[in-house]
Amino acid sequence: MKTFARRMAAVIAWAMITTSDAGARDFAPDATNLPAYTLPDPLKAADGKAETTAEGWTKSRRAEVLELFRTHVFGRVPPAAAAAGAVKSEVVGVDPGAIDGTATLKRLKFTATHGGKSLVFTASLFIPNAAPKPVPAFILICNRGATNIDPSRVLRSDFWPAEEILARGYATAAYQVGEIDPDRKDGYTEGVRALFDDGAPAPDAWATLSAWAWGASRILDHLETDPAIAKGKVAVIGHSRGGKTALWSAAQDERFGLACVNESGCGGANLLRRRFEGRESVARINKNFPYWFNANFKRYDNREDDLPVDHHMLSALVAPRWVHVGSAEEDLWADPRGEFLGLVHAAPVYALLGKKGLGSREMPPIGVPLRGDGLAYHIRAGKHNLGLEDWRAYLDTADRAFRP
Ligand code: GTR
Repeated sequence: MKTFARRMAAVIAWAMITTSDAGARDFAPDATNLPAYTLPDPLKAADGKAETTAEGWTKSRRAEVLELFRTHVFGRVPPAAAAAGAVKSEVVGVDPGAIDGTATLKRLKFTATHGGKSLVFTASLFIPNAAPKPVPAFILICNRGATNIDPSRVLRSDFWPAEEILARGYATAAYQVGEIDPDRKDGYTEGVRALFDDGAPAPDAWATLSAWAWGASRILDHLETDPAIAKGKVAVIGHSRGGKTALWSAAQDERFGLACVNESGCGGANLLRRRFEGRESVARINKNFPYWFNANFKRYDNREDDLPVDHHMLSALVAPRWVHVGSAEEDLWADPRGEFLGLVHAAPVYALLGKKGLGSREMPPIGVPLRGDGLAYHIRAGKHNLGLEDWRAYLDTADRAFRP
């Protein structure tokens, strides 16, 4: 009873201050006159009833919010693509002495088959040799060139610092999003959506980010068959468009224990209703990347307030599992403060599920990660990128989440 009262007090305290951030300190110097906005309440169901129990959220409202994101933003995966057996995974190469004998490298091949056609995509998996098994793992959604995830390690990039991840006792897998669905306006026929769609895509059909998220789940399917990998202790990580995908992956697939959402901006962790001047708007993202989101999402160009969701609800879908959002000081296009506030406003769902959430409504200083219970945030100096400082912050959160 005491716990229930405490949770309710947290929810009520939050609800009273939720509706506008216009008066709050803004991160960017030019954002002084931000229009006020009102966020949808993640706990309020379509019939207007507010959820007051963890069970109510888990058994009913959560599914409702997930459906809203499928319908209005990311689209839904067709049943044939989600069906067991739609994808076959194979280990096509093993090197037990990779990276100077410190790791085992497994080359993975995935074959998706439908209607007599198939599509192949690949991933590389490193498992640390010395660490006691099973180990937790990170799946990197790679939206950059293949040289960033070179399994031979001749080319090394801080976008995927495999050596450091392994030294911390984690396994790590990486895949190239373009192998699943090309990151191009005219790439539809070459990707997995064309393979599984029957006829022209419906307005709520899966779009490219959903296809990439589907790929992360197929890789997780494989990791779950590997006895060296700890079940429930797999993080999904992505940067920018990959960050949007990482959050959507973890929102849908409850097997992910942590989402590391780097500089994801519009369509990721930030708040669409926050009309911060330097940001990417819904109209802009739909114009430049119409294939990332479904056709319904185009209805919200310059009409963000009409969306039945905002993206604090996307982070809330991961509760009580962990979400760590990362921003960069100079990455105003992604609206760092909007990314932070997305987590602040996800907190009532965490509170209902018995987690403290971020534990603060104040942005932490540059370079000092803020870790609460279930939610974490950092902002580092510099530009839009995923690098070592970000990875170290995410690894520390994974230690908290998976090795408390
Ligand atoms: C930008 C896009 C952003 C972000 C970024 C990236 O051009 O406007 O939404 O995703 O690309 O993926 O690096």
